[in-house]
Amino acid sequence: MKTISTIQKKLSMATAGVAFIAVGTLSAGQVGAASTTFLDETDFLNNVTGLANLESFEDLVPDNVSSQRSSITVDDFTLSVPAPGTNLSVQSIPDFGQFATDGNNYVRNTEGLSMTFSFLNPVNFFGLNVIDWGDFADPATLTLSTDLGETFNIASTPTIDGNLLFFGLTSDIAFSTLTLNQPSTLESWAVDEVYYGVTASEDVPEPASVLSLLAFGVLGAGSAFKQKWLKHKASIT
Ligand SMILES: [Ca+2]
Ligand SMILES: [Ca+2]
Ligand SMILES: [Ca+2]
Ligand SMILES: [Ca+2]
Repeated sequence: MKTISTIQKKLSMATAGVAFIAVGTLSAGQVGAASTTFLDETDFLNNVTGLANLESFEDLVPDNVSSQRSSITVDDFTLSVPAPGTNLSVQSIPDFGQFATDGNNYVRNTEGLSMTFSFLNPVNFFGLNVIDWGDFADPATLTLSTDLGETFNIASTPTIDGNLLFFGLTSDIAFSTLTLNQPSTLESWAVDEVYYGVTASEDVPEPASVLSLLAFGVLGAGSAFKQKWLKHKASIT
């Protein structure tokens, strides 16, 4: 079964490679993932075909004091700010227009330029709630960059105190690192409810059909051998 599915994967990768070359001839030099972005959580969750994991930071012990940590490690990713910053903190009390969108806990980034999500294993969909970004006075844009070299604009100032926005991304190529960037060292903002996962492949056959393929193959090979052997036996007697 493992071999069959590996072959299937290689075949589908080869097919994808052919498709990619065909696209490449249409627009030379355009190398990139096919990505779709979402500004609505329900839309995003309805469009991801794999199992969406949810990280809501509920297992962490709240600091409830700003700027306590340089990184926060949860089940499948680490959230960090550039060294030597300790701009992150786990909060459980709504404050400064920031609040949890799921459960009690959320992560605050105080006076932090960026925050990076580093996944243990690559994912190809990612979404999260960003809370209270952009209510500081200066003109600014919040962006999300991936290690595939893509950057997406999420929001621009001015926004209002306590604003909530969702941003989701699906991609045909998996990514491992995502960075939320914004230019203001004075901005205090928060994240919660991080969704991520791997899109279910439509090319991988159901276990039942793999088994029947295998059984058919073995039976087929067996009867061919038997016929050959009978012919051979007939020729020597
Ligand atoms: Ca939460
Ligand atoms: Ca929600
Ligand atoms: Ca605020
Ligand atoms: Ca803010």
